[in-house]
Amino acid sequence: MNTTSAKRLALGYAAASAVALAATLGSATEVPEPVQTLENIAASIDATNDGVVAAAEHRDFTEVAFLSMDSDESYTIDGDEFFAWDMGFAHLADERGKASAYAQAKLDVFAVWDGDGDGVISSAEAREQALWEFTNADADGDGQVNARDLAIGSPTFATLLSFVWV
Ligand SMILES: [Ca+2]
Ligand SMILES: [Ca+2]
Ligand SMILES: [Ca+2]
Repeated sequence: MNTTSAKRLALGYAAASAVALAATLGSATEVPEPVQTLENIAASIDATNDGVVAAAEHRDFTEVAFLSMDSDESYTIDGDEFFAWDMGFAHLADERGKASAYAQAKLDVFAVWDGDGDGVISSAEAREQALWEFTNADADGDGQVNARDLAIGSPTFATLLSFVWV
């Protein structure tokens, strides 16, 4: 196992709570806010509005997110740029008194995306990690994922969600 694989697997600690969250997706009568946030994210990735996220949509979303994070236009994402970016989970972590745990989770996520550990996420690292996250989320291999798949199978979503889901 290489270092990158080891780091990727390290994010698996979030899986249990992500599964608990995912179990409510699409079944809860009253949609909890973290679930709604995740569903909103999936809907924003779903450019064709057909209710599923295809590999190309996931890749394009990652590219747009990368460019929007890269405020100094260096084509790399440093720690400050990464921490300034939020998908809507930060205030949920705050509300639940988990701000510091959430900050640690973001550090863990950054370390995974920075595959070579040089302190910045390159565009190649972002593409590679995004592809891996999609492939892992697409458990049945049909080339499409939904919010539930992302909550369970995307290490980044699973990790960030684990600190806003109580
Ligand atoms: Ca779609
Ligand atoms: Ca940058
Ligand atoms: Ca790097």
